[in-house]
Amino acid sequence: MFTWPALDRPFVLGILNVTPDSFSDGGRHARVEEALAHATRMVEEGADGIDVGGESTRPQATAVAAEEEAARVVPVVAAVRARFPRLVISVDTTKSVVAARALDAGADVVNDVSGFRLDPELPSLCARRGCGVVLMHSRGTVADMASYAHAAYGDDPAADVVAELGSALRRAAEAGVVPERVVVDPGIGFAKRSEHSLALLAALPRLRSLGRPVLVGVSRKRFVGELSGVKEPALRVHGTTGANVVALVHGARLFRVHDVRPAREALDVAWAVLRAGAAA
Ligand code: HH2
Repeated sequence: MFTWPALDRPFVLGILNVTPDSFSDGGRHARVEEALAHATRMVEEGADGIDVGGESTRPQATAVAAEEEAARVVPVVAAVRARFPRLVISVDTTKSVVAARALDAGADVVNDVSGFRLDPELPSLCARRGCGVVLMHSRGTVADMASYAHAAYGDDPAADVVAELGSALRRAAEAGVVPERVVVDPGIGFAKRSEHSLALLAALPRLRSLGRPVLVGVSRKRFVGELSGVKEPALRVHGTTGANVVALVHGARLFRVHDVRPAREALDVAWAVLRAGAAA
């Protein structure tokens, strides 16, 4: 049974993508070795957890069959677990088949970017296994989420997101997932234009009405590129830091990032300042 660590400082979740384009093409074994080296680097830089994902959710990404996704993710989860017995490991998947095998291999948390919308078996699996759960807001399927950005958000996108995350929490509760195991995520960039992502970050305190800790994933995302003028995603680190720090001030406690060291340092300093203000 999993319990989230006390969120008495920002929780940094390092991103470990194991899609074919994220590592050199040296075969499965070489990819596992590379993924483990990357995970090790992120832990050394201060990650509290590692989020392993085998399916890209970028706009227009093609859906990956469960078998292929599991074949990418499971050996990496097992290798990271063997090296780091106590590290929080999450698996970024919408599929119960993949989640089950990743949990068997040592994952603690299921990070579902569909907020329990796409696979009806996933909530009961999570309830049975007692794993942690990230319920992220999105609309549509992994392949067509981007097109939903133009669909109906009213004047107040945050109200829609809070209502839809509320539905996700109800799906979890009905399946028997213990509320304390769940964190919620506004799904920055998912079925959202940049203006929606910005509005959501500004309105983040309202997500706290859901009563669960808030995780945000702003790392290298399109709105950061647009606002900073940095086209190359890997170079969007400073814009990412800015967004993470504001999210912290607005109540987020978990941060999914590619660049662990800058996030760790910035969030720890910002957190210390916030705490000093609270104590004054
Ligand atoms: N963003 C991506 C994937 N998974 N999970 C959560 N909980 N929150 C997020 O914001 C989130 C997520 C974005 O995925 P992708 O565009 O494939 O890129 P990367 O995984 O490199 O961030």
